[in-house]
Amino acid sequence: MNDRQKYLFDLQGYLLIEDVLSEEDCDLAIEKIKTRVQPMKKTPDGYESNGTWENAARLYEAGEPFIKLIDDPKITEVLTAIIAPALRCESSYSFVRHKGCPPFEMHGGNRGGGVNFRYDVHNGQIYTGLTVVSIALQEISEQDGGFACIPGSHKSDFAVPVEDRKELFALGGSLVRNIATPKGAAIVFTETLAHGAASWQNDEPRYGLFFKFNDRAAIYHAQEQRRPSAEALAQMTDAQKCYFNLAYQAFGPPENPRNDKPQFG
Ligand SMILES: O=C(O)CCC(=O)C(=O)O
Repeated sequence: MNDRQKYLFDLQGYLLIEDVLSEEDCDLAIEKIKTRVQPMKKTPDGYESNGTWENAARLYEAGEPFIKLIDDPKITEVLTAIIAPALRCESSYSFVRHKGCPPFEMHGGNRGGGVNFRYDVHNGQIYTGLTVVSIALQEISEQDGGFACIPGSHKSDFAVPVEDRKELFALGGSLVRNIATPKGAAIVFTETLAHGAASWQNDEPRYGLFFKFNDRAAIYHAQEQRRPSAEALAQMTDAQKCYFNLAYQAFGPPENPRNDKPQFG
């Protein structure tokens, strides 16, 4: 992670990394997502989706480019500098959102102190928890309604007051910015940041692709139902398989005391 990236991530709570995937990889990912989508009855906020939200899971089984995104060096050099030297990949999925879909309401927005939602800097070292890598598989403008956030909110020590939440966390409100993203870029953001997504406005659906990373010694999402299948693990290197190990840092079993050998697959 270079000094410019460190400055921008600390300032904003997110970082744009360009040219993570090629045009061809983006198009291939969209084709594979299209064959795997399932309709979602409700959005994560409980809105009726009315056919405007779909979800695609078990993407590793579809091979590349999903598998190489587990440990793409452009991403891991940032994540290992802000989370921990050894990482876990907690979940990965695509949300496909169609024009006029309900918003993904703003959430997060204060550092709170819990292991998954921390944000601190000591002696030039950033310490954050659960971190999202959102890959833009298509060109996204500010008007489209992609990723939105309140830059800098990851450093807030206070949660937004309940009575002010509607106004201050309003998508399209004065604090919230929509982030334009070039095709093939990644937005890396800490879950501690206040973030969400406005209603999608482009005729072409948004093929959002998300990976969530944590310290290999920490855990947020229940893992059993998210662990890659044997078919998916068979396509990974040993280093990639380690991203799906159980959460511990040391004193593991004799064959894997420091959690740096694959446990599954
Ligand atoms: O659609 C988006 O970019 C927002 C994603 C989001 O809010 C999340 O992953 O928690």
